[in-house]
Order: sequence, then C-alpha cells, then structure tokens
Amino acid sequence: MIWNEEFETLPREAVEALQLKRLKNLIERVYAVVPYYRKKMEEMGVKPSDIKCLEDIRKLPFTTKEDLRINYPFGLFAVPFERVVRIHASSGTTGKPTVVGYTKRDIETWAELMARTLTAGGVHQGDVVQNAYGYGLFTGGLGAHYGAEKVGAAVIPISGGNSKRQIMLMQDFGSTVLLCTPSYALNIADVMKEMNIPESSLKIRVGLFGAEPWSENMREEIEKRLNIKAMDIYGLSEVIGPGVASECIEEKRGLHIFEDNFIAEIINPITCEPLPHGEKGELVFTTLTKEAFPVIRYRTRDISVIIPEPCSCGRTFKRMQRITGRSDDMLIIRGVNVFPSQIEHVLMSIKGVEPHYQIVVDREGSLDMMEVQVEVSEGIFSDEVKVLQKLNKCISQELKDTLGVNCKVKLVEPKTIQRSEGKAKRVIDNRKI
Ligand code: DLL
Repeated sequence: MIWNEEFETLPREAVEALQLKRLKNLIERVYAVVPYYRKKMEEMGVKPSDIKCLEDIRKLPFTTKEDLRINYPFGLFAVPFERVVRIHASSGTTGKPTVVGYTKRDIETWAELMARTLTAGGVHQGDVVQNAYGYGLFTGGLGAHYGAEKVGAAVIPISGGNSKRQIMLMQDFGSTVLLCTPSYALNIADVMKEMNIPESSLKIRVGLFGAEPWSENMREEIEKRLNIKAMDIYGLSEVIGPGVASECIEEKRGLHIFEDNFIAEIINPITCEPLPHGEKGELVFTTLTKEAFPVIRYRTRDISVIIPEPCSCGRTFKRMQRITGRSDDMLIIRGVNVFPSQIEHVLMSIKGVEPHYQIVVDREGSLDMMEVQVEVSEGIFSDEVKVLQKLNKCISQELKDTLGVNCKVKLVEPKTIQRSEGKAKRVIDNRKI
C-alpha cells in the first residue's frame, strides 16, 4: 500500500522538476528572511538567481550543528515567531540543545510523511499502534503519533520505559504495531522472556524502529524474538524528525527518501566533495517544504549510500542504505578508524552472545585501550570457565580480524549492561582528548 500515490510514484523527471521549483523558492525565501543564511551565501558569492538547476545546490553553503548552536535558540527560524506552533529539541554535544520549530503547515507535512512511513511499513486503519517512542522534546513520540492518527490507526501514547506495563498493555489492548528504538524492542523481548510471556500471546505484527544505529543482525534477532517484521525508519530533528526516509515492507531493502520534501546528497565528510550515487559518505539534506525551520545542505554526520535504482514497490523515490555509522562516532584507536557498528556486526554473528554490549575506551599512558563488554547468555555464563575462555578468545579474534586493532573483551553476566528505554549508549570514551 502507498499512502500518497500521487507524489510517491511521480515519474523521476517530475520529482526533479518539483525539487527544483521548491529549491528556488526556498533559497529566495531564506535569503530574504534569515540574515545568517544570507550572510553565508554572500560570503560564498552566491545569490538566489544562481540556482538554475538541481546541481547548483552545490554552490550553496553547508549548515552544521555549530551553525545551529551559534543561532541558539531561534536565530534560524524563517517565519515570524507568532506562526510557530510547536518547538522540539534534541540533545546537543555541548550542553545546549538543538532547537527546531514548526508552523501549522509543518505539523501537517510531518503527519503526512509519517503516514507515508507507517503505510510503507504495512500499518493501516484498524491497527492498534503502541507508540513507545519518547513523548516530549524528542521528535519520536509526537512525530509518530500524528502520523498514526492520520492513517486512522488507534494510537496508544505510552512513551518509552516501564517494560512490564508495555507488555501488559500490548496483551490487554491487542496492540498490532510497536514503535520504539531497536534497543528498546530487545529490552521488551528480554523482559517478556523473564516473565515467561510467549510472543504468541501478543498480536504485534510489525515494528517500526529507528532513532539509533542498528544492524541487519539486530533486525533478525528482533524479528525472531518478537515474531514480527522489523522495519527501519530514519529521520533527525533538524530535518523534521522521523519521516525523512523509511523502508517499504515489499522490499525491506533501503529506505525511500521523501524526495518531494527533501533533497539528499552524499559527500566525502573530510573534503566535503559531493560523491556520486552508490558511493558511501555523509548524508546531507536540504528541506524543500518546511516553513519555520528550513535547513540548507544540513550535514547529518550519518554515513550511508544512495541507491538510485527503482524499487519493486512502485515508489519512485530513491533509497538510502541503512545508516552504517556516524562520521563523528568514529573512534580512532591507536590510529585505526573503528565504528561501533562494525563491533555490533561481529558480536551479533557469534552464538551465545546477547545483543547487549558497551564499548569502553581509555588511555593508558599514551596508548588507547578499547574494551568491549559483552553480555553472554544465561546458559553460557553458568558453563565452565574453559567455555567462557574459548568464547572470549573467539570474540577477540573476530574483532581483531574485522577492525584491524587489538581490543580487550570482557564477558559480563546477563542483565548487567544498562538497558535503554530510548537511544542506547554504546560508547564510553574516558580519554581526555
Ligand atoms: O532520532 C528522529 C527519529 C525518531 C527517527 C524516531 C526515527 C524514529 P534525533 O534525536 O535528532 O532524531 O536523532 C537523529 O539519530 O542523525 C541518526 O544518527 C540517528 N538515527 C535516526 N534514525 C536512525 C536509523 C531522531 N534508522 C539521529 N538508523 C540521526 C540509524 C538513526 N540511525
């Protein structure tokens, strides 16, 4: 099922014509009303009239989290404040949050995009949607909520946390759809196991998971343990929230980018050079329809690949591969670039290892030391020391082969690594660098 046939199946030329028209309007508007963008464009010697074709987007300056910080809280808003009806924020790296605003029309656009997302995941009227994304300043809860109502599903606005209550309501209300972070979905599966509740006592059919990196192996684990289909959905507050790109249930391979609303580019994160489709790099988004808080060439730091080939589901929008890491999440361990996603990939392919782990980085003298703490299954933990040693050695070797750097592996008892109710914290970097 496609929520908005008219737009989601537009022929490519029409998509691009619409993008160009909207891009021109956007640039004219921000140049006129946002002094900061105007100044940046002037510094680069570019005027709105220089945007004549889609490739001309490359003439425009990038926007980064630092630009948002400088303009904290409302400096980049592009409408008079009276037109703002909602404010969200996400935690920044430097203490002050990143603030985003929405007009009435922005809220409608967002609901439309989330309706498309949910429909692409197979959600429809008659479904009971348990929305365990956090409600509040985080965009996950309310963003998904409006979309679910728009498709006509019954929404349970439970927010994240309190897994026992989540399970009780899933059983009592007959929830058919679960919305939360992938790590929280596993947390719920763990609590169900502890309480001896079989997944067959639930009606959940599908889950739409996002807001944090996860792997194909983790998808398999969630699908198996909850007996559902697990879909990947992507978005970020600066661009709109959830509803930027999402998988279709037909293919489950790559996330369709809602290109009538956003232009996606991939750049080399070091040189900032645009990369051709099919090459891996940092995702950059320009919003085409947002009124209150448009962004121009926003650098997400998320690493992905754009897939231009058409999809069998009928949607004509290009897809992006699932996020494989963040350019600023990359750890440099003794000079070697290490992504937490590589570690997750290794761990999830080893039997006896639970999908709960944490990476702790320290500096001893001038040497970086990385320890990977991994939970093992109940059965393995009560086994002989020899079995544990063997498993430890196997994980260390696999990690070394994949990462090209030695790391310490510490097997920990089941349930010792802190569980997340929202985004999981995978890396603790104790180095003062
Ligand atoms: O996490 C919006 C969202 C809510 C997306 C619910 C999906 C579901 P922020 O808090 O601003 O917004 O965080 C955005 O989270 O730049 C990525 O690094 C990461 N992220 C979001 N979705 C995915 C995903 C929301 N599907 C940041 N896979 C982004 C990997 C994701 N990372």
